[in-house]
Amino acid sequence: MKKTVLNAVLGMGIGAAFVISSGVQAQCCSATATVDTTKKACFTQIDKDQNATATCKERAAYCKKTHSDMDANKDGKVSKDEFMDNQDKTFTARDANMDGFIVIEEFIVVPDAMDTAKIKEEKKKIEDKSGKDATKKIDSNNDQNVTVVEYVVFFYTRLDDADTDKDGKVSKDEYKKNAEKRFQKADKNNDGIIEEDELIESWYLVPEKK
Ligand SMILES: [Ca+2]
Ligand SMILES: [Ca+2]
Ligand SMILES: [Ca+2]
Ligand SMILES: [Ca+2]
Repeated sequence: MKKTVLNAVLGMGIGAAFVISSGVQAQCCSATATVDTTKKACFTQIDKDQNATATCKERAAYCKKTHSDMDANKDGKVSKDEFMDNQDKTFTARDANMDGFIVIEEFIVVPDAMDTAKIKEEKKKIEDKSGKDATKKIDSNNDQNVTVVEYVVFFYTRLDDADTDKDGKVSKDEYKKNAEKRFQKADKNNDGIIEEDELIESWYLVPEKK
C-alpha cells in the first residue's frame, strides 16, 4: 500500500518537475526515524525539502543519521561487527518476499517509470557521458546535486556489483561479501572502525573541496 502510493508519486518525477505531497513525505520520512537502515532506501528520505534534488548538505545529514543507526553501542564509531549486524538486518528487512534474495525493487523505492530496462538505459547514458565508474558515485556528474535518476542508478549499480554470479538477484552470501568489501573501502585509515566522515566519504557525499 505504502509502496504503491510512493511509487505512484515518484513515478511522476522522472526527468520532470518532482513534487511530493507532504502527506507522502510524512509516510516515508516519519518512518525513517527508526527504519531507514532496515527497510528500502527512499530518495525522499534524503531530499528533505522535496525539491527533486538531494544536495550535499542533505546527503551528509542522511549519512550522519545512518552512521548513528549503525552505531549500536553509541560510542560514535561503527565497528565491523556493528556494520555487519546492520547489513544482516537490512538484508532480512528488505527481502520482502523472503525468498533469500534481494532484487532492486526490494532494495530501494524505484519510481514506476523506471523498470529495469529503463534503469539500464539511464545507467548507459550516464556511463557514455561521464565514464564507466560514474555510476559508482551517487553524484555521477559531480554537479553536487543528486537526482532521482542518479540515485536509482547508483543503487542499481551497487546491487549489480554485489550480484557476482549475475543471476539478477543478490543472495545473502553475495550481500555479505559485498558489505565486507564496502566496509574495507570505507575504512580509509584501516583501523577497523568506520568514522562518520569515512562513511560520508565512502558514499561520495562530501562537497567537493573549494
Ligand atoms: Ca559503535
Ligand atoms: Ca526477495
Ligand atoms: Ca546473484
Ligand atoms: Ca577508520
